[in-house]
Amino acid sequence: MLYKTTEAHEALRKKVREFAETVIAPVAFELDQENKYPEDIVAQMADLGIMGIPYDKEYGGAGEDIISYAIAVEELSRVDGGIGVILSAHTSLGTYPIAHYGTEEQKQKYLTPLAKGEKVGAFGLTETNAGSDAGETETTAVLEGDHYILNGQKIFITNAPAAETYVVFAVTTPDIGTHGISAFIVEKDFEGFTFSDHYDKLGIRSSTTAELHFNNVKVPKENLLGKEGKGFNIAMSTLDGGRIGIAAQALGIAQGAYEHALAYSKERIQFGQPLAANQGISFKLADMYTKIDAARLLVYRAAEMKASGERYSLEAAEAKMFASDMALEVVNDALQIYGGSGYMKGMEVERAYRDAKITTIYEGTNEIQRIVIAANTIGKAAKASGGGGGKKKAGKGPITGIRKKEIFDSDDQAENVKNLIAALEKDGYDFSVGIDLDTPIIDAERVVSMGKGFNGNLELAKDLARAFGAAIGSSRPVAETDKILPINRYVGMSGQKFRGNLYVAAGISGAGQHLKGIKDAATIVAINNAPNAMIFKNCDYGIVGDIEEVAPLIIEALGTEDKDPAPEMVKMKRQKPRKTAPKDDIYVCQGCGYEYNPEKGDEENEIEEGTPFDKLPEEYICPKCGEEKDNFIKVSFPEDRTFK
Ligand code: COS
Repeated sequence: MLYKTTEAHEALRKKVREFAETVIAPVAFELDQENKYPEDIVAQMADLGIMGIPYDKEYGGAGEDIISYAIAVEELSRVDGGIGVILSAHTSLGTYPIAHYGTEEQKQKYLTPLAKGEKVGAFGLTETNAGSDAGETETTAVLEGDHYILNGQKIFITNAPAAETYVVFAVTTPDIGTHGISAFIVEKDFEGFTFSDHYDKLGIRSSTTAELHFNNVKVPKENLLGKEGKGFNIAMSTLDGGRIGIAAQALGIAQGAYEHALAYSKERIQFGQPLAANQGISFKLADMYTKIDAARLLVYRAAEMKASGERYSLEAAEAKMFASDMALEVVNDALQIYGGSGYMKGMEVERAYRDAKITTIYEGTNEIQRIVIAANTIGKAAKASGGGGGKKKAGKGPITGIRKKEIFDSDDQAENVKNLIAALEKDGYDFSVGIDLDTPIIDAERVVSMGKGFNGNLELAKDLARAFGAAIGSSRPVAETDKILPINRYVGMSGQKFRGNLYVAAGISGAGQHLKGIKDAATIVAINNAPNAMIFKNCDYGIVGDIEEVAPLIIEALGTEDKDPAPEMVKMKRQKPRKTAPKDDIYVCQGCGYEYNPEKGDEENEIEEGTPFDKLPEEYICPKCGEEKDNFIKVSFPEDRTFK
């Protein structure tokens, strides 16, 4: 049984430690405070030869083992947890799937620059509705000729937007669950591939994390990674390795915090002696040391098993869970030993305290690790299933609930604006009245929110809000990053919630957290130039177009002056999709005879009354036997037929 590293391992540790202490430590506080990805340091990591440690020399790697890679992540994280995860996400998530599943051509083209560190890699799996339940991926890839066309969004992607090469997971065959997911290599420069601003996080702030937006992105057929339908397995096996990286990151963060606390406990004199002479403190330090040592053994064991080609899912999950839980305990104790001084910004233990938390969450929460450990030791738990044995997709759908989704899409934008205004007026909106632009979002009956689509043109956004008689709001980046509007105008899950009637999302693509902040709106209007933007799946009315073209037309049509003060808000009823189904068509399930009546909808599947059969979600299954939508047949009945 392995319990000691080799001389080569320790030589590597020394090299990376020296780099971390001389290059990273002096700027770690600044990177943390400024939420800044250190491009220059990543370039120096490439020069140091640590961006492709476990990959073959033939493809630009260092040809070393997985323990060496874990040591590198550990040593970087000992000084800066953010830089530790840059290396981990690049190596285990962005590069591994290409090294392991790539064709020779893909390896030559993509693996070599990644392993040399000329390019940075990332991994696009997580989505709003597919976090722990990664099988619920909604991003689609449709084969058209020589290309797959990608549409959808990924969230919380480490190394985005800095990375140049992304392994992205998308559905190629809908409705068959995990077997319908495929993996693709996507280059940063592919047309239609864009990013959100990078998030403002609690910790690991020197690493960048952003959303990936795919709008009809053409991915060459030869960039399919592995076989079609094998994406989920690729994702899972990649995450096994990723978990060793995160375990090593947690280990390093804990090691750094422990060493700082140890040094401080020897320096700080209280009651006439160093803190360490106090048995309460020395016991704490002894526990910290032992826990770190135990975690290290688990991490290196999983790494050695991976390197020797054994199955290591269980051991990687154990290492990730134990090391990250341990890290949280150790950083807490380290800060406690520092007392009030540890609570101050700029103290390493304060940063470690914030950096450690994410390690229990990403690359599989520790609850997921326990599922993996239990499945490997106790046996797999039975899955919840629909009547026919298929997976029931309860509660899935747009974040803002069922919406009308009427998109005005004629070539004539003036015509679209006219139709939008007519539809809103028909719903009861009176645009001769208005509220103040700075009415608190929570009290506002109407809000027009400004997104990045305005390119910073605040006056145009304000005029659009005046035209609608609305208060002004914004997306998060407009307030937080660009600081164009105060932070209290930002609408979203972590910002202000909109509970009024009319919400106009202008130039906003509709990130999940934004949509969660507007789900109580009676009416949502979307104006955006990307037809596949999430906001259109979550709106009642929409216009696809450039906000700088559409907004002036609305302003002209509604005017900005002479609005009477709006009366007190009366909350309007949520809009319902129009009942367009003809009365006499019903659809019968061939599996069990269940009848879907569009007039009645389907309560069990949360399908509203009046939903035509062809508007049922792709994943709709028979509520009685689980048969898929394709196995329903249309039956016409006389006018006077009554239903049970
Ligand atoms: N390596 C390779 N394949 C694996 C695997 C692994 N470690 N684990 C599962 N699979 C395969 C299974 O063999 C199965 O394949 P077949 O259907 O071809 O037989 C398929 O994947 C589905 O497996 P399973 O039924 O166990 O999957 P579940 O949907 O039950 O999911 C968990 C299992 C919960 C463990 C999985 O969804 C998971 O790890 N979720 C967390 C995802 C995550 O870490 N997200 C964060 C990403 S941050 S970068």
